[in-house]
Amino acid sequence: MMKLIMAIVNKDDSRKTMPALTAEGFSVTRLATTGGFLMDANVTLLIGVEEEKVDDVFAILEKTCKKRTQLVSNSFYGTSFPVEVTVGGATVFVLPVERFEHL
Ligand code: 2BA
Repeated sequence: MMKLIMAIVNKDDSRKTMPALTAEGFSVTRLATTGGFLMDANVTLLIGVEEEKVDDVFAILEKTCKKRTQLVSNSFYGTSFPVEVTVGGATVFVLPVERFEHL
């Protein structure tokens, strides 16, 4: 059964993640995305893999995507001073794939 891994990662980390994935034979598509909370650019990677390879992809993501802290001055928190939020390493969704074809 094939799975689609959607991984939202930091732009800088993606420069390590993508070559690490391709070096291991995984196909990957990079989408330029924006986080809804920080409104900062991030990257969403689409990786289609057989189910038994999902853990191998997770291992690469864990190795190449680092947690960061970022200061947010946001009225959302009801404060006038910046608040620190932790971002990443990677936010990962694993979806079932109904059909996969190269046409
Ligand atoms: P952003 O939406 O810009 O969120 C950046 C970081 O801000 C989040 O890090 C989290 O620590 C914090 N944050 C987000 N929404 C918040 C809220 N309503 N209240 C307080 N703090 C909040 P991560 O959780 O590591 O997420 C990194 C990026 O991954 C997000 O960027 C977003 O682009 C994506 N993401 C995270 N969870 C998602 C989800 N459930 N669905 C879709 N995308 C998600």
